[in-house]
Amino acid sequence: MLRNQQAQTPLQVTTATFLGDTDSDGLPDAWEQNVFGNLSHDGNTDSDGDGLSNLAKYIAGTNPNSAASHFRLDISQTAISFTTVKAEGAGYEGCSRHYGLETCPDLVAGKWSAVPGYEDIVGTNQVVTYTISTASPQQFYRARVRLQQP
Ligand SMILES: [Ca+2]
Ligand SMILES: [Ca+2]
Repeated sequence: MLRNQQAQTPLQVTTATFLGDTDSDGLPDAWEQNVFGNLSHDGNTDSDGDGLSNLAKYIAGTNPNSAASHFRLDISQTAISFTTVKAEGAGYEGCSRHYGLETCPDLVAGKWSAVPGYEDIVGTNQVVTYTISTASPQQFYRARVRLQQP
């Protein structure tokens, strides 16, 4: 059941405690001030109404004020690619952002496994491309994004 839920939810977010979170809302104050200009938005709120919480946007490094700004995979018949976002700027001091690509042959069974060589990619604003073997059977893909704190 958990695996099935994970398959339905492309971006996994767990609550975390951040340094410099004086209002204890699950978001670093420096990031809140930078993106919102105040501390009135908390981590669980979806300020732009795109289905992703502000915490998810903080982790992914995307704009919590824009529903058009979100982490995504570009998938074609022959390749999967995505653009990483380096962890830098207000609220990211000492942090690094890590990406992992996972694959699954059957969403019902939900047995996800890491794509070899794509388990832990540090985001430096690069484009990551995985070439799909034409010989492989049908597969599903997803990516994970996590923020490594100092
Ligand atoms: Ca805060
Ligand atoms: Ca949102």
